[in-house]
Amino acid sequence: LEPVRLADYRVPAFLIDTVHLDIRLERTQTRIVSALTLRRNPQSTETEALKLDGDSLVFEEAWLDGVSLPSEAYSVSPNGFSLHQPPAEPFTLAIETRLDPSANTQLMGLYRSNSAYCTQCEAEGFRRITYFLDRPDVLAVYTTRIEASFQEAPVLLANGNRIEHGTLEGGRHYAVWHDPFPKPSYLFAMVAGDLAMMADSFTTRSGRQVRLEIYVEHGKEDRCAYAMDSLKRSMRWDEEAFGREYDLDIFMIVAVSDFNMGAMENKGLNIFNDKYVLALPQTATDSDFAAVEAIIAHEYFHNWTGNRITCRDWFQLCLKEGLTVFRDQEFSSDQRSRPVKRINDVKLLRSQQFSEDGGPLAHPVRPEIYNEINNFYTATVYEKGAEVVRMLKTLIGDEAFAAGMDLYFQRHDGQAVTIEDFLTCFAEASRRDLGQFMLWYKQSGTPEIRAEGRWDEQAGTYHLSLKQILPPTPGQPNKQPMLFPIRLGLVGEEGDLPVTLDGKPFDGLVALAESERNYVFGNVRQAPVPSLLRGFSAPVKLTIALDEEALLTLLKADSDPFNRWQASQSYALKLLLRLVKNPATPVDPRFIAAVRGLLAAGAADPAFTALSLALPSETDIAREIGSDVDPRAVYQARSILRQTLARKLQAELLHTIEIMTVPGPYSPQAADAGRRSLRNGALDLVCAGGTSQALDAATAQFDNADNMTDEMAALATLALSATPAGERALRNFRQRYDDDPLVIDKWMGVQAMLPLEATLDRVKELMHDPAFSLQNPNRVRALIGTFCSANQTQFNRPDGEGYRFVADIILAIDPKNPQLAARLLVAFKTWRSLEQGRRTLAAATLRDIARRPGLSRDVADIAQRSLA
Ligand code: B3K
Ligand code: ZN
Repeated sequence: LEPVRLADYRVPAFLIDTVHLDIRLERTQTRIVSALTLRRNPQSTETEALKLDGDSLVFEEAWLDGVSLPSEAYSVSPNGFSLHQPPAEPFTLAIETRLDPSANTQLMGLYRSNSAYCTQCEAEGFRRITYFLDRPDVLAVYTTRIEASFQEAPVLLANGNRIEHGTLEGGRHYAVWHDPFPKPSYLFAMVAGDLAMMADSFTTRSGRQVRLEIYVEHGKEDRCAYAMDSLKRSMRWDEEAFGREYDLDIFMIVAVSDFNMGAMENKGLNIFNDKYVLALPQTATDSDFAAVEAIIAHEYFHNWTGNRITCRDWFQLCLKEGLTVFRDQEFSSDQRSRPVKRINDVKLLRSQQFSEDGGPLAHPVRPEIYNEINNFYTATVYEKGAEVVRMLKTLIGDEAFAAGMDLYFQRHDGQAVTIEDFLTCFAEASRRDLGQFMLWYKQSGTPEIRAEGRWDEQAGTYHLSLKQILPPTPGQPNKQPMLFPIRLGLVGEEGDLPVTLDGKPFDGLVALAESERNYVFGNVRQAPVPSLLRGFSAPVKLTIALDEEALLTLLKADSDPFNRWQASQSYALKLLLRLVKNPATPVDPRFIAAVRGLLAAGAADPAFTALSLALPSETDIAREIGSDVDPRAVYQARSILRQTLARKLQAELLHTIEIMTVPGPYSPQAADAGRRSLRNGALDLVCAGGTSQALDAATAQFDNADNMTDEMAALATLALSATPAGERALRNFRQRYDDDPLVIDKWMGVQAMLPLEATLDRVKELMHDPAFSLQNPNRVRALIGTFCSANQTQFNRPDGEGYRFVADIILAIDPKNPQLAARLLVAFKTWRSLEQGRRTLAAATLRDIARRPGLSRDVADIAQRSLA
């Protein structure tokens, strides 16, 4: 593998001002003529030939300023085109290529999904459509003419505004689209097909009318209302929260069923995995609705953070992704419950990003080297990237943060920029030196903050020492001290204590910049419990010795909801770690009493209570153990605690199920969703006790549910019970939704998750279900992806069969869709923390993959880094 390095960045030798694409669509023989106006980049000192990127292209002919080029004037291969002696003055280069959309199984470039043609160009897919300077710092104005059979593709879409259309001979027609905003090639898109459309409109705050269109397969029109509503709320929110207005006359979303990731923010023409557009109460769960809302918002917000201001190079990916995740998190917080959203985001960060950062695939938020850029669309770039923006806001304050954002939009509109450019805006707006803060982008690994406190009763002071520990990560053995915003408070039995720091009332925030620092708080008249890292103010692992009593105090009296939730989790984790060591450890009755208390008060904030009730996941426990993990022992410990809670609290849990019904018709709104989450959390827990009363409640819910959230929750609970009632529910569900692939995906996932010896065979069997296909990424992720990422005991079977099975599938998929295959392989990212037997088996499987000839760059890269 030939790595790409940030240090090697050079400005492009040529610039492209305009692109005219002429696309004549045919299923297997699509012809593309691209006419580029080019000139030398005045900022470049290079004088060499013009070299355009290509990937698997079939070349036909080239013209320079309208004259056909003789073959000695250029050299061409499927993977590149160079013009030996480019003119000194601006010139036009036109190139004709041919491609076969129906043979494109990588789902990169121009491909077919069901009956539609569509494109995916980020990161380097445009070069699979035509020869180009396929890099994000070359911004051009695009005009796209699409021609197709009217019958096959009555709908013809591309970026920007439609400026012309008409019919042609032979049943063909065409449309011309023009996008006035210069953009990099990765934001190009076109779609053609026989699609249904739902239209609406939005008036921007300056009074411009924007037409909104969502395209879906025929028959699914009724499923896009929530996506449309989310879009309008996103547009309004970006005006109010960030002062950003939409800039074209039309905004389009197309839902396709074959898509490698969630969605893509192409200018004016977002293309979505249909899973994140289609939602009806009968087919989508509350989490699905929340995901649709968040992803619609995310892609829309990219219009400013990503499209109007883009990345100079792919190392700067977090410039658009971290920032845009931060923005969509803020949007969802404003639309729903802020504390609940924060807890869910932190759960995701810990489960995905912390495990990545603690293993062989760890990399900085802004990497400095990569083999394959597709492998860097990671939790670190996205989720940790968002945390870094959040910390910046915490450190400099809301006002300076808003001023910095305004400056960023104003200064860099229309440019391709770097993290340094971004941070400079905030340094200027806050008049702060952000040099040390920059380390968050450069140093990988999850920092540890070690805290120790001591109350001096006589003096009425509390001494807090904070120490930072930065563990070594691949390529980074030693690190420099970083800057941490730490929100904290001191909590007494009745709540927060009004303490002082340096003689002034304490405002709740300290910035730790040193390896170690001591703080002395004053006016501490009673023994306090420190509540550190409130709101999870920095993406770190906090270690502090708090005993059970202290955790109970926080659970009850902390003013910070995040830390109240954290106290419930820390308490449970303590018990779980003991149970992992010794399954016979009796369960602390104070914990049971605390859960009883949570349930009793649950109605006040059901969603929050549901989160506090849920025990840390198997991966949370494994991460806490750190090394020599036995997934079986982890699972058992968790089961014991669940069974104990179910037995001791059966009456309270059944009562919660009863009172948490939701009156009236289904609404995806947070309040109703919160009640359902508590109800279903209680159902799940009480069924762990296995009593017939509990299972009957689940069966009744399964039979009577009028929405997918309740139905799915009951199905999952029943399936987990491994009883005839579970088998019956699985059979019924399969029949009910036979014609609905997205719902069958859920059914597949539920079974792939079962912590049973028989699961591997069941998964193999399900691959023969007519609804399954190795060709479709959603199907593969639902069955195989769930098995390897959400089934710790069965993927990590002690006989290594789980690894072998997943490896075989990865090798089968790789020649067709390397991105999908590489994503699955990431499931091995924590293999080094397993106990020796499994570790040996996982390593052998990884080595076997790495040795295979003809691997894609995507899979080879993950395999090699995982083993390094
Ligand atoms: N920018 C796209 C992700 C593209 C992934 C390419 N391998 C979606 C998003 O983050 O909004
Ligand atoms: Zn994004």
